[in-house]
Amino acid sequence: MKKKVLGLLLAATMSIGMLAGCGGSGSADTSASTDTAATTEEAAPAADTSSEEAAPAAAASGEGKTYALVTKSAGNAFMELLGQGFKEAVEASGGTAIIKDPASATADAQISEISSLISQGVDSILVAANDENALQAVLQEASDAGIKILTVDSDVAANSRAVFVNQASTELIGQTLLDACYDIAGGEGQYAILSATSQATNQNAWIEAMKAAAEADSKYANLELVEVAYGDDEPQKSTDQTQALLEKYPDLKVICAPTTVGIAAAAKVLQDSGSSVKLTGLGLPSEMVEYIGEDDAHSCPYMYLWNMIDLGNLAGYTSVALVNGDLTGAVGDTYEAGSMGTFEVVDVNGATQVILGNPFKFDASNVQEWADKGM
Ligand code: RAM
Repeated sequence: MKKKVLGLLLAATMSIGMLAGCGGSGSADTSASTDTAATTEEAAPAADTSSEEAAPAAAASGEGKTYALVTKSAGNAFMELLGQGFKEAVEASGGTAIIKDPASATADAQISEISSLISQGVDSILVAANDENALQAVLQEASDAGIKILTVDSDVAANSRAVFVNQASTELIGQTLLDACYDIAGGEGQYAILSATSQATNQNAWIEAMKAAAEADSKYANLELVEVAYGDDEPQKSTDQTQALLEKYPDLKVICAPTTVGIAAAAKVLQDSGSSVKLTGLGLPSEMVEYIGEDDAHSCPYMYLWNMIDLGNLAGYTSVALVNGDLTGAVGDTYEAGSMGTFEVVDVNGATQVILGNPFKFDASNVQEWADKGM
């Protein structure tokens, strides 16, 4: 793959661990808590300084332009970090960032935010989509008005946007989560998934990837997925759904929550009740630090995520490149993402993507450090 990550910072960000081998068939950082610990020390400063370093080079490219981000919903710390990284990159490029947080994680709530951005005449709209297809008409309207459209975190149908800024390969996230369930369950027994909304493009794609990986290898034959429950990225609903799973499946061994909102809610339920059911999934260190540990006192042995500030940065620089014409979204296009270096558009099953890196493992050895850095 490309030489995506720039020599300079290669060693410096958490994305290091993430970017190595990115975009493809490589394995996640599933084994390396030592690697993880080693990279983390240097990672935060890089994330913090990236926009400063990028500013001189990119300073004029976004001047006079307005770049919008529509998150999945308000009150989600993951989305707030994404917004922070996005704003940093846009401002380092001389542009103005507008961030809209819909009241709920629904397509309707996003449609009304996108409509108002069309009226404002922004230059680009970046969406973390709550639905793969339901935004199509409003995105077409935006596109007809000359606004560049791209997605981050959660995609729409490929014909509705120029490019998708993906945090990590969907297949690799699915494989990584399945392997975590397999490992934590001891290779056999029941597990359940606590997802976000039933329409969320990203969670649905990760769950499909988990199922496909399970089908593809007989080693998973004794691992049984009993249910996919939906907490809608609402803390209370996620709590209720966790409790329901515990009641319904007395033999449950593991819950996998591929959502930061769901995993935090489930972690509390399991730990407070002293349940023997264990948890893994995708979580923010700052929200999970008290629940992570290998012993009985902790509900989550380990989990994964990526550097949210880096994801926001990449999405911001991608927005700027799209608006100023450095990027069309075609496969093979390359462009500069500030101090993160050169990225390239790749084809994944017929849809264009830019991939940040690999999922990154958080366990007892590094979660506190990352929580302290505000991640
Ligand atoms: C939640 C959201 C987001 C997802 C993360 C892992 O914050 O559902 O879309 O990527 O979890």
